Order: sequence, then C-alpha cells, then structure tokens
Amino acid sequence: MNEPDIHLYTAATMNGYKPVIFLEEAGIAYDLTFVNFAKKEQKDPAYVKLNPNGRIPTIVDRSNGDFAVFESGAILWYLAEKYDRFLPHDANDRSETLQWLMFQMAGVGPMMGQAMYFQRIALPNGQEEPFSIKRYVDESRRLLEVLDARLAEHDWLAADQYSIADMATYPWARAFRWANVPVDDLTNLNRWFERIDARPMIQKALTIPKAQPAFWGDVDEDAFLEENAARFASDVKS
Ligand SMILES: N[C@@H](CCC(=O)N[C@@H](CS)C(=O)NCC(=O)O)C(=O)O
Repeated sequence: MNEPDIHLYTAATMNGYKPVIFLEEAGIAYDLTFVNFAKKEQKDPAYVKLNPNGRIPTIVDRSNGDFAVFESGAILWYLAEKYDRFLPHDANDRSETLQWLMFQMAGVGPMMGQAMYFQRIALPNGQEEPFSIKRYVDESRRLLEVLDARLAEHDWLAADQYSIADMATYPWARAFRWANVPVDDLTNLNRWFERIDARPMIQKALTIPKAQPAFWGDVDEDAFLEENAARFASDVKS
C-alpha cells in the first residue's frame, strides 16, 4: 500500500491538534507518530533534526523529498498551499487570514500557554507565582476580547470564510477554562465556539492522537491535572 504524503508528529495539546484539524477537515490521508513528552521524545536528536525547537507538531512531506515543517502556523500555511484549502487566493483576503493566524501564533497561544503553565504545571509542582498568573490571565482575556469584537462583525476570523486562522485559534481559545480565563460575557466568541464545535471533523480531530476533555472543561479534571503537571515537572524552575 502506498504511504500517504504527510507524516505528522504530534501530541494531544492545543498546538498539536492544529494540523490534525486541517488534515481531517480537508479529508487528506496522513499517518502519525505520537510524541511522548513523559519520555522526552520531543528532545530526541533524530526528532530535533526535523524540529530544531524540540517541540511538537512537525510534518514531513514524503512527496517533497521528505521536506520537514515545524511551527504549527507554518504547518497550516504549508498544508493550505499544498492542498489549496482554507487560505483564500485574493491578495487582501489572504493577508487578512495570515494576520489572524499571526495574531494567534504571537498572542493568543503564547499568553494562554503561559496562563496554563503557571496554574496547571508550576503551581501543582510547588511554584506559586500569583503575579505571573494574573499577568497572563489578564492578557489572555484582553486577546479574547479582541477576538470577540472581531466576531461581532464576522462569522469567521478572516475573509468571511472558515480558514486556517480559525483552525489555529480555536483549540487555544476554546481551552479558556484550562487557562481560567472568563468568557461568559463574550457572546460573539461563544457563538463562534458553537459554530466550530458543530463541525464533525473538529470533534473527530480533538480525539487524535487522543482526547483531552479536561482542556475543554467537560470533565472532572483532577486526575488529568496530576498527569499533566507530572509530564512537565522537570520544566519547573525552583
Ligand atoms: N510555536 C510552536 C510551539 C510548540 C509548542 O510549544 N509545543 C508544545 C506543546 S503545545 C511542546 O511541544 N511542548 C513540549 C516541551 O515543551 O518540551 C508551535 O506553534 O508549533
């Protein structure tokens, strides 16, 4: 049997779900290596040759001389160009899509990621940093307000169509409970969540490589909190 063009290295995290969302939404065949953080597989020298940052996700395109792409935003962009999906052709629409993609990559992801880190990893490992928690939760809230204002005028983040900007932003913004960022009053953001939640391929993608319902706030999170904090324990500076 022929191997698919795209081999994906990923794990069940917000950045890790992004390429899965694209590939499932576009109906593209791919195969996948689960990268196990508990075993530090993301730091393995063979993997770091593909992803110099030693993090997930990464793709390798077998049909392009095993070309490797790291950084989840660049991966979405590469896939969008390769398959001509979810990135408009019109120059302004394309720019608008990349603007919101960059807004996620440089803002929503890093700020929510730090809000999660200080509450879900540092704190359970004995490192209490109230100043950092407040800083990152407040900044995350501010960024989600920017999304809410944008979504007051538009159904989708960019170019009035579902795109790689929505695919990149959704797993982060939708994990507002895991970051303890209140969003009840952000009605436009909540309606956008409902629109994306309703997409069957999204629901499928959020189970690959495995489901993490605690991120979305749908389960009692204590057991997962313990497992998650342990996975990253060595990253906590004392
Ligand atoms: N900017 C990178 C961030 C990648 C990243 O931080 N990945 C996390 C999971 S969401 C990771 O691999 N963590 C493992 C580690 O820190 O060793 C991207 O968007 O691809």
